[in-house]
Amino acid sequence: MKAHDGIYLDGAWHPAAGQGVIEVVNPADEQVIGEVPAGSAEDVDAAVRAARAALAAWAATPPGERAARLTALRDVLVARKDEIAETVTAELGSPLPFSQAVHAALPIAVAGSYAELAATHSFEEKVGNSTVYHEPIGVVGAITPWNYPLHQIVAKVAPALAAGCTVVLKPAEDTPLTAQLFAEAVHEAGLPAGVFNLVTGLGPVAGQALAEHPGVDLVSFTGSTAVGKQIAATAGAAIKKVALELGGKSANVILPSADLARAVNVGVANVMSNSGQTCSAWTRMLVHSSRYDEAVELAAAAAAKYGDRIGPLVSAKQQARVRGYIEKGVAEGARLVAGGPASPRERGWFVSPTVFADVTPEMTIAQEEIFGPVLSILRYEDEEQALRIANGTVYGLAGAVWAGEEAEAVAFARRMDTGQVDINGGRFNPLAPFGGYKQSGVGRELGAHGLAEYLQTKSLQF
Ligand code: TXE
Repeated sequence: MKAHDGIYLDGAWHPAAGQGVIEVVNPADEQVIGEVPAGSAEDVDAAVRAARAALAAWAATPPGERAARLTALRDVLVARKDEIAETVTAELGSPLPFSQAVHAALPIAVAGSYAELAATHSFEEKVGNSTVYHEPIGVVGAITPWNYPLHQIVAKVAPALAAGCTVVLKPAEDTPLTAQLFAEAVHEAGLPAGVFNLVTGLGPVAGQALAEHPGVDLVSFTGSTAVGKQIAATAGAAIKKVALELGGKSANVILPSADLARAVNVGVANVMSNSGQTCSAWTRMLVHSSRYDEAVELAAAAAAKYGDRIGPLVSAKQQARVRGYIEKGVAEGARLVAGGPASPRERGWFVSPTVFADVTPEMTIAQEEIFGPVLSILRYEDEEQALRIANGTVYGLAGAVWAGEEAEAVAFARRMDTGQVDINGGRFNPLAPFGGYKQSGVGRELGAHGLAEYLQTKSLQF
């Protein structure tokens, strides 16, 4: 795989000050496919300076022109979509058709939506005798995870650029090649030098240096709750703004009136998608006791059908973590009805699609984010109990409700402590705000709400 041996700053690739390298490994066969620099605090500092130097001119660029650059960026992503899909498959391990349909297509849709929003958003409004200006926050430090390598980058960089901010990106160490490809696309799209900068590196080194840098005005982070808390504490002490998209333990609530087979099958597909490495995955299925056994049977059959079709997990670390949770589920008394902790293959970090029945709300597998292809099915006796279970974790990122009548599902969804709910299946909408209640995060991504994260308001009184 093609890899740059430098960091991208001020519009060009430069040798990194940091001496180390990060090896990139294909999770499907454990082969090393490339290496990238492990950037240091010095590299981060150089990138932040470049972003700062470019800020005034980019912030003053008319939104229509920023929109034109974002359209150009989207067009480059479209032209290189096959290369994007192949790169994600090589470093994340996802099957190529999934990489094409999701890992390449989703960020293209999001980049396109921000090209449009940059052109149409009101960056100025009249409120009584005042004019309110929505101005860019400044230099953005973006720290992204590996689970949707390009989507996570575009969901931060596109709105930041649309808002008139400049960016330093520190992508996940597991998937830096996709980030380098994105930097090439930015370059090809003709964005001014310094508007976007990329420092590959380790979280506790480059990531932490970026989060702590006094020249960064907003840290936008997606990743684990543990690191999110650390970033929030550091930023809080410096009164620096943060946007955090953290973990989830979303509930898929199947009400008695629902089309059970459809709800279960779509629910299982949702959990297994991307090998379960999705923060919004519906990892807890809640089923009324009258239909519980039927649902368990359907879910076990649906999971068994996946067999070889799901990709590996991203790393040996994640595989060990997920297998540890499966073992814990068994130890705490849940009933394994599909999959299990054994590795299905000799090479590659695979975990079998796994389904647990007889899961109770206090079990570890019903409370903590597993981040693998593991579904827990819980039983409820009435709607109030279903609601208590659905709301009974520290998270609140997403969820689903199924019912015979849409209105019944909507009424239930309105009582859920969570940021996004799919009604009878739902359909992805790149303009809908995405983000967490409770410990799932702070702020929203996507659409106009995502843009607003990168803006601050100034009012002039007349
Ligand atoms: O996350 P980390 P990991 C959850 C999921 C997963 C777990 C661990 O449950 O099993 O987190 O994954 C950077 N200062 N999610 O270990 O470490 C790191 O380099 C600054 C949910 O991969 O949080 C990477 O770029 N940055 C999730 C990014 O943080 C630091 C997606 C995420 O890595 C840092 C991924 C530090 N001290 C994992 N330490 C979601 N919400 O979608 C690490 N990083």
